[in-house]
Amino acid sequence: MMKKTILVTGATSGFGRAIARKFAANGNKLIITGRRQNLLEELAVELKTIYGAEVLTLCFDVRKLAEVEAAVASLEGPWREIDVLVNNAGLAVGMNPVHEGITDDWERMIDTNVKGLLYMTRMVAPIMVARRQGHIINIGSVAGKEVYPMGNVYCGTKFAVDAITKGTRIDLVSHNIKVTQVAPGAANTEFSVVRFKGDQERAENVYKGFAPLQAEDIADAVYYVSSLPAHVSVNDMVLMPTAQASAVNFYKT
Ligand code: NDP
Ligand code: 8X3
Repeated sequence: MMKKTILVTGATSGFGRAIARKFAANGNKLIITGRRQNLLEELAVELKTIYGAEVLTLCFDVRKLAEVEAAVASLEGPWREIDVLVNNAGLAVGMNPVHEGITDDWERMIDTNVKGLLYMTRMVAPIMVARRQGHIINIGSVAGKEVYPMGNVYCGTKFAVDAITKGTRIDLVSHNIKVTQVAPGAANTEFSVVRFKGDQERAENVYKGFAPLQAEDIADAVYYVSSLPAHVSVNDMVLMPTAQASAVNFYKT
């Protein structure tokens, strides 16, 4: 397999970290990003030591356009030749009915999941267009396919990811660029700890009584969609735990 350059947002935890590991293990160059510099450094050391991977860390907040611009502008030479952009950074914050919603939570979700993904795409896609090759993989969610109680704004952001993924594909098809959405169901990462603002017990309860997806399952899926022949594109992949039938239907024992 030819060595590719992969940029993964949100690589300090969960899916992003597992995706970085998967691509590094398969001989690729990694640009890993997130806001927690110490975790980026730790992962970089791990990827270099265990897999002998070439790794670049970029510490920035995807919500800040100037930071996104500066981060992508800092890439030089072969590091600019991004083959795969994985727009993974994202979060849910809070779970309230809309009339009791916390507007700061809404802004964090909209700014990260929608605007952050757009900023990254806006900065990286021109590089792909100029090279007439590339693959953008957006991490959506079952929450972007179905709305569930108190999901209101988080679901709204993931429905936006679903629509933006489709729109991006339409705009970039003539430039030979693949655009994929990977939309997982319940997966045990830091996601619920962040959603419940550090309440570990509430977060752990989400995954009790069934086998949730693991970050490595999503990494395998992302790696798979990126490894297909040039003429084959997976446009949309919904990935659920076997015990999850829809956003709210679980078989728990
Ligand atoms: P984690 O909380 O484990 O990881 C989220 C990652 O996003 C972290 O690396 C975090 O890095 C990064 N991130 C968050 N905000 C920002 C920001 N403003 N700027 C840069 N990076 C940011 O959660 P998951 O791995 O589960 O989530 C990854 C994606 O998958 C998200 O888009 C989420 O919505 C989606 N998803 C999750 C599911 C689940 O059940 N876990 C299911 C379906 C989709 P840092 O804090 O260092 O900035
Ligand atoms: C994360 C999965 O079901 O909590 O996107 O929305 S869910």
